[in-house]
Amino acid sequence: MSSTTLLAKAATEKYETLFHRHPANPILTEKDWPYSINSVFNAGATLLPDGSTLLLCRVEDRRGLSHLCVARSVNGVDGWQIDREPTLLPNAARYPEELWGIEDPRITYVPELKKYAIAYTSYSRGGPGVSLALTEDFRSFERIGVIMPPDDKDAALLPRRINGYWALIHRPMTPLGAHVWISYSPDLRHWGSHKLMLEARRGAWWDANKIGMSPPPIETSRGWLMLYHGVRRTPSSSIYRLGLALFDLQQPEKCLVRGDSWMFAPEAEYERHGDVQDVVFPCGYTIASDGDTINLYYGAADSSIALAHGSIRALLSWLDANGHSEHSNDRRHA
Ligand code: BMA
Repeated sequence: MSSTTLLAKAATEKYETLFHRHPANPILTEKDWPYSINSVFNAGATLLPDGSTLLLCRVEDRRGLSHLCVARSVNGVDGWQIDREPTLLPNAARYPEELWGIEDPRITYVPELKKYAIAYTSYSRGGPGVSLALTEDFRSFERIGVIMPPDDKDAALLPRRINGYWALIHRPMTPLGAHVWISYSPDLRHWGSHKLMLEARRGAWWDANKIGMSPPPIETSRGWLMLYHGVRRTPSSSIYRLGLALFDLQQPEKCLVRGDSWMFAPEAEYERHGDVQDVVFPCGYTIASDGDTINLYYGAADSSIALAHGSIRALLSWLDANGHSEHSNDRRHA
């Protein structure tokens, strides 16, 4: 779409609502926890074989350090059964990279391994890095250790090999900006073939300078659909908002289309105010049995967990109407 058409469109139409907040929000807060915590937010999510929902929540204690704790629910909204104790604690004695806690897990079910892969941030003395663990039951965990050294985070494994190699999306920080990269591995331990996947824009854009993948990408017939966060720095704080991009199924580093505007942003009181104001930060979703409805679980203001519903079909048509190819003239002139 040309810039002129876009401007004309923006002038005549109201922004479409793609994600609808659940009226029970926030669905999980520190008050729900069976032990003393400061806050709970940024949860990975998956459906279990019995159809129930599992959230792997980031829980922060009053030292400021995070660990992970499982909450299970039959309907994914309420009646959460929360582990009585932390499910996965940092273990700095064996894994020094976990010295200052473990954060922001993204869960991918990997049919070939019949295991869930959890990519999480391990906060080491050298900064945040990406660690990987495997589990079959969310009770015992096989830690693979650091797979991307600091400063790197916002990672998820793709559910299957691409051309014979495992693929990991992640967000290294560089002096030139924080962009989304993809790397490949024959064995989940040794990573290479690093490729830039999505670049932060520059200047006044909502997603200038710092972006990161939010939940693991959603596999659709048209490509990998990625919800990503853009961080807008303002004189008083930062605003975490969400945008959309679609990537080639066989060559995921190839961006097919990227939305121009953000499509979900902090608006509700529990998103605007909390330990960190103006943050919506999803790390997981489940897909309903209709194959289209997305239940998006997101951290709100680094203080609670909230839920919003969207539709894969609606996201794709929004991208058609509000996005452009990364290689089009629009992009080069942006
Ligand atoms: C990011 C991550 C998230 C956090 C967000 C807002 O850099 O560390 O865990 O929710 O900042 O504080």
